[in-house]
Amino acid sequence: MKIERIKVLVSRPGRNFVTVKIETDEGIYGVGDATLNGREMAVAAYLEEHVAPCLIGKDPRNIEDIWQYLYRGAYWRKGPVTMTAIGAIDMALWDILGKHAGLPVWQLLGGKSRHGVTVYVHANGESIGEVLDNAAGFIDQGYKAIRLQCAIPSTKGTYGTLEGKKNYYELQGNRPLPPEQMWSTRKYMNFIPELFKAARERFGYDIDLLHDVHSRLTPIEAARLGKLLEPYDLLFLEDTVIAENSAGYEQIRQHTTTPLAVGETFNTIWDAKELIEKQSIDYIRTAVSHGGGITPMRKLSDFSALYHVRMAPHGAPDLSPISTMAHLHINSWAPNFGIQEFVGFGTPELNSIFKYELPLKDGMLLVSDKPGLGIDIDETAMGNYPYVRSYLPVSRLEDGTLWNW
Ligand code: GCO
Ligand code: MG
Repeated sequence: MKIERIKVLVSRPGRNFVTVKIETDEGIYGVGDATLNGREMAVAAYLEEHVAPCLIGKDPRNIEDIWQYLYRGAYWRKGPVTMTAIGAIDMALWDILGKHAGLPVWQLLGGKSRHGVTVYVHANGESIGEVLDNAAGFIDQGYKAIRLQCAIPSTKGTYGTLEGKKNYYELQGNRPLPPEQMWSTRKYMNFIPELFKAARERFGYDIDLLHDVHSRLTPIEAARLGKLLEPYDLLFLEDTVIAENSAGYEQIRQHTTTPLAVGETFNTIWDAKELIEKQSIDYIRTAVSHGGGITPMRKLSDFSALYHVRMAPHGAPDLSPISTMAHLHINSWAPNFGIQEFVGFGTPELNSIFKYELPLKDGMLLVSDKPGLGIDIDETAMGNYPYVRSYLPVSRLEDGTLWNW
């Protein structure tokens, strides 16, 4: 079997997605997600100009060799653009191998370790009451784990909330320049424990609660927040401090028993190595797309299992349904799976392009039994939604200092 053609498809069904389609001389094809939020065209160009030409004529079943070829062979290793491109190719190759073998990817990985993939959903809102009402709606639908994000009073634009708009907070793919949001650590620290106190009072302790700090704190502030939240027993507190300085997490660890998660911006196992080996975190959040594909995710899972770290892949709306499906296969296999972030079943625009089934039962997603990843794309429908440049927001302190968004 030979790779005959690689298509790089960019479309914007509500937000921008980059999709790779690898076609073979046997008529089998595979798909992969190459979306890097706010930097989509850099990955598309990398794939078209620097990756696709090298792969034509290669046997797509040599997944490991192709991965090494693109990673080691490039000399310039790591980085989000490179690794997202490799990730999409790798996903598409596993998809092809599964279709060729007539087996779902979870079977190729070594079979299922569980019958369902527990997910956490996002309850957002402009007030504590609104967040909790949204969370109650999810509990009624059978979800067992919920991330709570609330607008911080008298702060303009808070990560993870609706910003007064009706649409889902990150689905608007129309930011021709980065919008600016405001951050105040003091206002945040005073408010967040109130949110979780109210949540436990209303829902009790049978439901898992989570929260994403989005890297806004210093280690000692994060340590304090972790302690303040201990009575409310979070499943994890995510991205308390920036991910690239692992010593920060070691410091937080010395002060609090609130479990910690990090890693959605990681591109390789090397980014996570120290955090994992030192057991400074509890959950690793690397995504299949930004982390270089299924091949390295399998290695990351085995490595982190040695150190009591569980897999909790990033699942925000800027990961396409192809990544969602790839995560379900990895999570169904990974012995050390923890939880999967899940943002829902997609808009009509999205579902006109990505064709897949996502059964949900008791707060768990069930993986497809179809050969490969179990997802197809409609290229014609993609043509209805052309790319429009769109950025993530940036964040500033009240005095104007640029901060982590
Ligand atoms: C999450 C993430 C996202 C990111 C987004 C950036 O935990 O879901 O933090 O909300 O902000 O994926 O592109
Ligand atoms: Mg996050």
